[in-house]
Amino acid sequence: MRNPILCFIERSDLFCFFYLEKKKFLYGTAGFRGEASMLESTVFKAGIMAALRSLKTGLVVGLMITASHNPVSDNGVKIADPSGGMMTQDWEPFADSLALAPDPEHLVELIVQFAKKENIPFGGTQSAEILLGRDTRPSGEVLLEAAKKGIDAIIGSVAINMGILTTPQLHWMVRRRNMEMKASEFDYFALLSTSYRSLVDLIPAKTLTGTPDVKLTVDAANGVGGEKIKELSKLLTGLEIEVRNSGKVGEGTLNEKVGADYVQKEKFAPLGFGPRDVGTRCVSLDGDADRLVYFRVLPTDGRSVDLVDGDKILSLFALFIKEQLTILNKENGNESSEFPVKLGIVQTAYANGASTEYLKQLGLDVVFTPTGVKYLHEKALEYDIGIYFEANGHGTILFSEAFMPRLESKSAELSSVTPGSEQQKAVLRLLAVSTLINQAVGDALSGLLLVEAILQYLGWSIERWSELYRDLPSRQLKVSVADRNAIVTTNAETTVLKPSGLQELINYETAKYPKGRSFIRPSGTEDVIRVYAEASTQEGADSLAQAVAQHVDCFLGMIPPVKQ
Ligand code: G16
Repeated sequence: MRNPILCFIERSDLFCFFYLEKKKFLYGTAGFRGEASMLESTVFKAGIMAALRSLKTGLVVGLMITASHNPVSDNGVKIADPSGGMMTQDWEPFADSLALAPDPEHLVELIVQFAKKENIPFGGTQSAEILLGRDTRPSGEVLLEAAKKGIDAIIGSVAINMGILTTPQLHWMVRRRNMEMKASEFDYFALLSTSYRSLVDLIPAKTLTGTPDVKLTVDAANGVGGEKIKELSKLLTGLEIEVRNSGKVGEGTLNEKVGADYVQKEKFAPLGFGPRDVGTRCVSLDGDADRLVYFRVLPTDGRSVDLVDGDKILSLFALFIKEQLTILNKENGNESSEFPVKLGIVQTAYANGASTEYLKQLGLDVVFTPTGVKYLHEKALEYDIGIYFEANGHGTILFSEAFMPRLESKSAELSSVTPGSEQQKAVLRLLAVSTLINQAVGDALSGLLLVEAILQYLGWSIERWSELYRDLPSRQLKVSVADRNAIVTTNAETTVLKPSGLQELINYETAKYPKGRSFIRPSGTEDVIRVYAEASTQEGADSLAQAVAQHVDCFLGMIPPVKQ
């Protein structure tokens, strides 16, 4: 019998994908992720999900094939909601149930039941449109075809292949399509470069004497960001970008001892960087260019780096935005609150304690969520301007829908009443930030341009920026366990609920170290438990992390902990 919702009932695809299924995955921190050769069937199901999401909302949805910072042998799939953000968390249990469906009959039953519960319209005028993107992983092409088949299986769905993109580009395109704005890759590059130019043109003449070096060296993790940043840099003036680890044949392997994840965790220069880079401002992207961390190679050994991580990027952004709001609220040199703005900062437990202290000293409202940009993004939306960053370099600045018209009308008012005033320039700077920085998701390319514009505005070198505060020494380890879901946490992942007794041991170890802090959490992108420790000395942080990792291992481990 033909099912009114599904085309595939009459076709062999569904059975074929189930036949191929070697492992079942769960929708984790950033979608389904794992060894690429095991993923075809899961990606096919993600295609079905994306089509249903588009039918339900009547809007364009995105589907990205990427495993971001994971090794090249892995891949993954995530769905972008019509807003351009991550797929609503309400649908994650459905994603998991599809992924776990034991056979084709159950899968069809699940879809039919869910469609009924969610009132998903089929067969009428409503059609689904899904933008597909993939990074440069060799397995991407096959998985993209699997996603297309999943989309084709739902009546009234159309898949549009946008080609090889960074993850943030696809999210940006989805958002713009739903806002009925120009959304091609060219439009993306054009908007970023013109917004960057507007910000740089608004730099007061006095700071230009202290302008930082125009040269920036980029480590593109041998991922998709390499070619994209080369394209973007053709439209930029006043910034000399050299790209290394760009992904060209012979340059190295994706994410192998290169990229933001490696530099942030190891605090070593990526391959291709060394003593010749001492004195230069360097930045590392991750494999799909949704994260960035800055660094400078230290002269001591030409290999260690002074890391300027997501926390410091966040601090720089917060400082700049706060300064513009202060200028805006200054009347004839005096403080006023004529234009009140709710500014909020969102971090996770991985944020270095020194960064949180610094942000609080600036008088900012700092809140915490569990790891995963989907949580941080949602929290940041509660503010007029919400700035969120994970220490690993994933973050952005959100300008709320309600706030943008206020900012625009303030700009119009000032341009007619006090054109050329400092207040008007501050508003123009905020408007330029709102178009430069990706409103859908963290984006290494737009984040990098904002950092560069702010450093020029402040007349700061990377050393000056790094001195904002001194990081507390920290260490991250990962422990391979039989079942990472055996760990259950609460309080934004800072307290272990299960297995019972483990949190008490973490507390006991932590108490031995001045400024000690430690937590554990199951990774949502790898089969491991992550361990984080902080203390007043590096030796203290290292030994606290080791002690906690050993307790995790005793409770549920398989293999000794490794540095991550
Ligand atoms: C993804 C998420 C990030 C998260 C990271 C690590 O990043 O988008 O929010 O911090 O995974 O997650 P976990 O510690 O759970 O493995 P990406 O850049 O890999 O997509």
